[in-house]
Amino acid sequence: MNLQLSEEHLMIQKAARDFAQNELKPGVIERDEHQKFPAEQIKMLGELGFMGMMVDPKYGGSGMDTISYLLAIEEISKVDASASVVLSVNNSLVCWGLEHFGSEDQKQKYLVPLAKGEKIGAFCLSEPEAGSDATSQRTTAIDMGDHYLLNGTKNWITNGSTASTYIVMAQTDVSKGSRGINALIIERGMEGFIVGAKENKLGIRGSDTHTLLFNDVKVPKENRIGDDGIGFKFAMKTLAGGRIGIAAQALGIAGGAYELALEYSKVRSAFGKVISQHQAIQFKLADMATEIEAARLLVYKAAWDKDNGHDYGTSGAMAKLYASKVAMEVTVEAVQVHGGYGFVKEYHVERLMRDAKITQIYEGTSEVQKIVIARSVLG
Ligand code: COS
Repeated sequence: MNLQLSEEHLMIQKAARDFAQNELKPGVIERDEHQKFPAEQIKMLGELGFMGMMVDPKYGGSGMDTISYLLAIEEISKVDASASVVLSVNNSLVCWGLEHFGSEDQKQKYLVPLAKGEKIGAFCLSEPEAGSDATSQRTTAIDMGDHYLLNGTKNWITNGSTASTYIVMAQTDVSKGSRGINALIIERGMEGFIVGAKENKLGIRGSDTHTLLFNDVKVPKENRIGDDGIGFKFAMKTLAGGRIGIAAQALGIAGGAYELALEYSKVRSAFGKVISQHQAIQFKLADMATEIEAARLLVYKAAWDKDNGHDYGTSGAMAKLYASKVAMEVTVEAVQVHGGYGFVKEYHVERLMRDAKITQIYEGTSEVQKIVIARSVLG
């Protein structure tokens, strides 16, 4: 495994970093305060090729590797995790799922505009009573011959009201359990599809999280992804890659808070010297730097597994479990280094601390990652 980033990786990293500093940072506090979706910035990121980074250029994507994608997510998350989750869901759940499991017609119709950033996608698995216990889908897709009749509710859906294309998991044959679940492509505007209430969240407040309601939505058979009954496996395989994206988001949130704490420690004085000269602060910075480096190696290892055709379910789960823990710890310490200033919005670290928490919850809680890892180590 080569730990050296290529020239191309460094260029992508710099492009994402510049974009985050120039386009995302200026309004990030206000968007967080007012729960405002970064619509303009997401459009620009689409035009720059960040919405379908790993998709084959023949389907409108940028044809890059997983490391490139993670570097972009990491840099954007240092500044605005509400923007990076839009990228993460679109790239690694919706585009990846369609490219690897969709039919040629589905790719032309749905993947191309998503990869070009002309449209936004959403991935709909969670339900009021099926979060971690994802096989217990209550949303039903009854086979009516030429179409499915979709009924049910999905919860906490990222890009809920901004998406145009939704991949919805639903139970077709309850007697078959997880093998009776299908993944269906739903378009915004289909009759009976209602975007419900927006969530008022602790963190990633600029991202647009909604309940979705499906009342007798007629979904054409050609909108089913893959063979009948593969919906749960589709969701699990897709989430395995998504989790690496969220691990990179956590890494970015931690890195952003650390960089702010480091800078602040060099300009703030107390007891007659800058606080970076106090060992209490030096030890915090040393711990933060070490934890971030360890998380980074786990994240890159998972990406390397994915890019080299190895199984990445376990390494991705390890990366997400560890990086999200580091994100929480580092952001809490970054607030502490800032003292009273850390507790107010203008210094950014309190937002990063609030944003960090979701990385331990979505795309599989830390407990779910431990289930995945334990199953792997126990065989
Ligand atoms: N890849 C392919 N198939 C997988 C898989 C994976 N990563 N994980 C599970 N499966 C398959 C299993 O092989 C099994 O198939 P068979 O019946 O053909 O053997 C089927 O899916 C059911 O799996 P399992 O019995 O392991 O399901 P469990 O109910 O025990 O659930 C966990 C397993 C908890 C790991 C799963 O439900 C999960 O990941 N939950 C969290 C979901 C999540 O991330 N939610 C967030 C939503 S997106 S914000």
